[in-house]
This record gives sequence, structure tokens and C-alpha cells, in this order.
Amino acid sequence: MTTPALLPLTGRRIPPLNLGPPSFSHHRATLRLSEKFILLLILSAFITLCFGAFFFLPDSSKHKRFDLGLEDVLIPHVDTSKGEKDIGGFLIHGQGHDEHRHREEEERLRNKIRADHERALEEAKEKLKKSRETIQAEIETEKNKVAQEIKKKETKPLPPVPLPNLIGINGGEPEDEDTREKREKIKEMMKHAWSNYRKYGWGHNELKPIAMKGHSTNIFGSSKMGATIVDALDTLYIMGLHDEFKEGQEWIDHNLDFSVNSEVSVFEVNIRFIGGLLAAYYLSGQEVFKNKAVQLAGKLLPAFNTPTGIPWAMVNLKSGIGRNWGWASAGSSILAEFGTLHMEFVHLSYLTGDPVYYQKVMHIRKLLQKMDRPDGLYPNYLNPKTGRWGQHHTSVGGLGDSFYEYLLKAWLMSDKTDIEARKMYDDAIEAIEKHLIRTSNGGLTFIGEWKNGHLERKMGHLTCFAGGMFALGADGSRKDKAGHYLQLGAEIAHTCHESYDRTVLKLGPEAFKFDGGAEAVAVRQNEKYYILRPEVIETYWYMWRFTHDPKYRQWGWEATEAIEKYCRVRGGFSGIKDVYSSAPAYDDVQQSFFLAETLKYLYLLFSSDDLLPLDHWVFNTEAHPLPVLHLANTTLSGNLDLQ
Ligand code: DMJ
Repeated sequence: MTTPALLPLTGRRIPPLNLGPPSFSHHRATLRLSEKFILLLILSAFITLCFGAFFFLPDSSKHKRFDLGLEDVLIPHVDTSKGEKDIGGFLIHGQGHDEHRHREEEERLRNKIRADHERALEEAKEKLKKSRETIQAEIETEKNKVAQEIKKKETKPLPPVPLPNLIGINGGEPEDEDTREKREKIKEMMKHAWSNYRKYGWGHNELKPIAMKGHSTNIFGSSKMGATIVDALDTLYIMGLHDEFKEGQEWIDHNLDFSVNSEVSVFEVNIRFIGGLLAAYYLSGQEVFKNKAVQLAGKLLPAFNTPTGIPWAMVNLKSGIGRNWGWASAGSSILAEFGTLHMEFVHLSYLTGDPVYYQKVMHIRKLLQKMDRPDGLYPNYLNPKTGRWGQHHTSVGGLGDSFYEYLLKAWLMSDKTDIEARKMYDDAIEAIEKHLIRTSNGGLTFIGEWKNGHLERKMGHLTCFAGGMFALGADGSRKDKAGHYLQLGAEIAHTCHESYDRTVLKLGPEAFKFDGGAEAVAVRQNEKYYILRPEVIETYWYMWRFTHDPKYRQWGWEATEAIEKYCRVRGGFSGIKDVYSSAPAYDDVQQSFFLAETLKYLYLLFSSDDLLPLDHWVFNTEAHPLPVLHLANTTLSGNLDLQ
């Protein structure tokens, strides 16, 4: 991946931040609303006037109608025995005192019309006299009423489904005292991160721990969606922080609203919000999380309305209009984004009985299966209009990473029945090993980036998750290569540990090279930052689970101490700009994934294996655990009529 100009959050290059304060556009929108409201009032007065005039036309108008030749047509139907000619209730002629009565009647009607007009105008004037605030308040009340109506409709209970076997959601108390203390320390760090977010950033997406205020980036759109709350919930739960969990639940219940005019990243919202809500639902059994996940998923579906069914990167939650990142090759969607929906979408179909989610992700899979792959590799870019690949760049780090992860996890999550996904994973990994994985001069195994047939000898922090993925995929690999993949996982873990160990702060840089004498060190200044990312610790944890080699706990503890020493500030935890500097500057962001992933993986590393055992739980790419679906008797395709 080319180095981004701005700090990327998840390895996807981030377009420039929207610097306008969110309140500005909101203010403009409400001004326009109030102006519209006034215009509406004047218009309604005018319509009342015309309406009255139409029904109570004065004489001259009526005569005009007859002048148009209607009289001849009407006369045969007139009852001439009466002193007046009455057609359909309308007076048209009269003689003598009848004429006088007729004029009186006309006069009365004219007065009535005049009075009606005056009253309508008075009412309009009254409205205009109201202050802007009053009018805005009235508009708000109306809007709230409509929102309440929508909410009522959206919170219809979902059909009950049998919950999967939920094993090991509590406890995990380690046997020895030393490990227990370490685990307690990590829990304390979580409390520090949460309580400061609670104090200074509540409801905002993230926290600025130095400025002590809320923070957001464009991946979450312009609304306060409480990303940290949703992302942190399951970590709070497994750590036994139930009061904090309840606070989060209440905020979600009362404030998390998806009917907002806000353009969000489909991928980020899926992995953090839908993944986070589903995990919170499975762990706690609280229906509110399931309902919110389903509501939100409904808002993402319009992103799939493209000529190919490959979703846009971003979607406006209100209008449903989608588009792609401006920086992506030739208007492409990103492999790691549209390829990282499968786990959550299968669970959505499972929980709702609605096949639509499953169909969307299976459609993506089928399309990818049909396409030619240069050198057997999946390029990072795919155009959703033409269905053609963009630049032939392949990465196991940013832009590609979690696509491979989700192929493996789709298989695991299906109780190893989705063999199509396993095959795609095996094919992809074989091509990656052939073209992207090398050993450096110093003997370190690394995964480079493939760019148009050329290997860039650079590895990203994001790529370090692959150590855990290789270990997780070892069992069930082709030709019984389990030992080989476990070994590969261990080698990647070692290389990534070296990338931490070769810095001043013992925290890893964003990207590091194996070129021109460099060995696992960042060369460019803008690759030296650490933003509280989890991938290296994630790999330590998987390696620990599969090998119980104590070095993984040791490495995890080194990282914990370094985070505590260099990233902890009074208002939470901050990323740092240069891991090679002894006096580093802070980036002043407490990322939501620090609570969702980094602290969770650390906690699990110092817990016993019976907490969230890997044969019952599969972690999504944001570390949200989802249960394995044992669908042997209730296959999705059977029950939901899925193809
Ligand atoms: C997380 O949001 C997810 O793990 C994603 O897949 C990529 N990495 C970031 C954190 O670094």
C-alpha cells in the first residue's frame, strides 16, 4: 500500500477530513427549513383564497360561463316552474324581488370570501410574528413526531430464532497470580480509556485524550454515532465491566439513530457497528442490539445498487446514495471493504430469516470466483460499474487484508461446511506465498506488496494480523500442511515483534522495510507512527492459543507496558507520531479499535482458553466474537431459500 498522506485508520487511505463543523450544515439545513415553512404558510393563504374564489364565483364569472355557450346545453334541464332557475344548486337568473334576494345572497357570499381571506392573512401574519426559534421548535416537534413514527415501525420485534450454543462468555480467570495481575492491569487500562471517553467524548465517535473532547473522522460520517460505545461493548462485557456495559446499552437504546443525513463507510460501519452490535447481542442476549444491527444493515443495503452488485465504499444513510473514495484506482471499490461483509451478513440472515443479506455477499463471492486473477492474485481494486479490476496491486495489508481473513472465517463460522470459502482461501494463500512472502537478508520472513508484477519489500503493521490468520487456518489446510502454516504464523509473529523491538519506544511503526540494509524498520518519516493498532497483539494471542509458547505472553506484556508508558495520558490513551523518538508527540486520538481490539486481545492473551474458545467463536476483523453457526439441520439455503 502506498503511504497515505493522512493517518489511515484501518489501512484504507483516508480522503481529506471534512473540516466544516457538523453543526454548520445542520444550521443551514434548519434555516432552509424555516424559510420553507414561511413560504408554505403564504402559499396556503393564497390557495385558500383561490379555493374560495373558485366555489363562490361572482356573477360576471358565471355569465361568462354561459357566454361560452353553456346556456344552451343547460336550459333543457332547468325547472322553469320556479321563479328562479337553479342548476345544481347554483342561482343563475332571477326577476323582481327574487333578483333582490339574489343580490343579497351574492353580497353575503362576497363578504364571506373577504372575511375568509382576511382571517387566512391574519393567521399567516401571526405565524410570521413568531420568532425564528419558535418556528424552529415547531419544525423540530414535527420532525420528532415523524421520527417517532418511523422508530415505532422499525422496532417491530424480529422473529425468534434458536440461539447458537453460547459457550465461554464469562470468566477465563488465569491460574497463576502473575498472569491474574497482568490481566487486572489490562482491565484497569480499559476502565481508563472508557471513563475518559465517557467524561469527555460521550456520544461522539472517538475521543481526543489530550484536548479532552470528542473526535470523529469521515468514515463515520458527520453524525455523532457513538462508535467507541458500540465498538467497546463486548470488551466491557467479557471483562465483567457490567455497569459500563449498561451505560453503553442505554445510550444505544435512546440515542443511536441511523435516520441521519450522513455518508459513512460501508465497511467500517459493518465491522465496527454491525459486528459490535451482533457480538453484544450474542453475549448479553439484549434484543436492542439485534434490532439496531438489523436497522443499520437496512441502511447499508442501497450501497449494493450498482451495475455489478459490488457495493460502493460509502453510502448516505438517509438518501441511500453511494459512491467510492476519490483516491481509489479508476473509481474502484476496495477488495478489503466489499470483501469484509460476509460474517456479519450471514448472521443477519440467520437472525432475521431474511435471505437478502446472505444473497448480497454470496453474489460478491460468485462474481469474484468467475474473474481471472493475474498471477492467481486478487487485485485490491474492482470497478463496481464495469466489473473490471483496477490497478494490479495485491496486499495482505491495507486494501486487501480482511478479504482473505473473511474467506477463512466464513468456513470456520459455518462449522467448516462452507468448503467453497475454504477453497478460495487456500488458492489465494498459495498465490500469496508464491509471490509475496520472502525471507530478508537477515532471515526475517515478511509479506511484501505486489505492484504490477513487482514486489515492494515493505510490510505494514496491518499485515501483521496474517500471522494469526495462518495459524488459525493451519487446521484443515491442503495436503496436511498444518505444521507449515503454524510455522509461517510463528515467523510472521517474530518479524512483527522485531518491528516493535527495533524501535526506541518498543511499539511498532505503521510500515517497515526489508530493503537497502533496512530490516523491519520504518524508513520514511510518515511511516513511523503508532496509532494504538491491534494486529501484532492479535497475532500473539492466536499464536498463544495454538502453541502456549510463553514468549507470546512475554511479547504481549512488553507491548502493554510500552502502551501504558508512552500512550497513556490523563484523558485516555493517544497514538504517537514517531516510535523512534524518545520524546514523541501525541496524535491526540483514542481510536475506537483500541477498546474493541487491542485491549480485548491483550485481555484474552492473559486469560485461560475457556474464555471465548475458538471452536465456538469466530472473531470478526474488529475482534467482535460471533458464534459458530451449526447449521447442519437448519441450513441457511434450506430454511431461507438461499442460492
Ligand atoms: C481495524 O479497524 C480492523 O482490524 C480492520 O480490519 C483493519 N485494522 C483496523 C485497526 O488497525
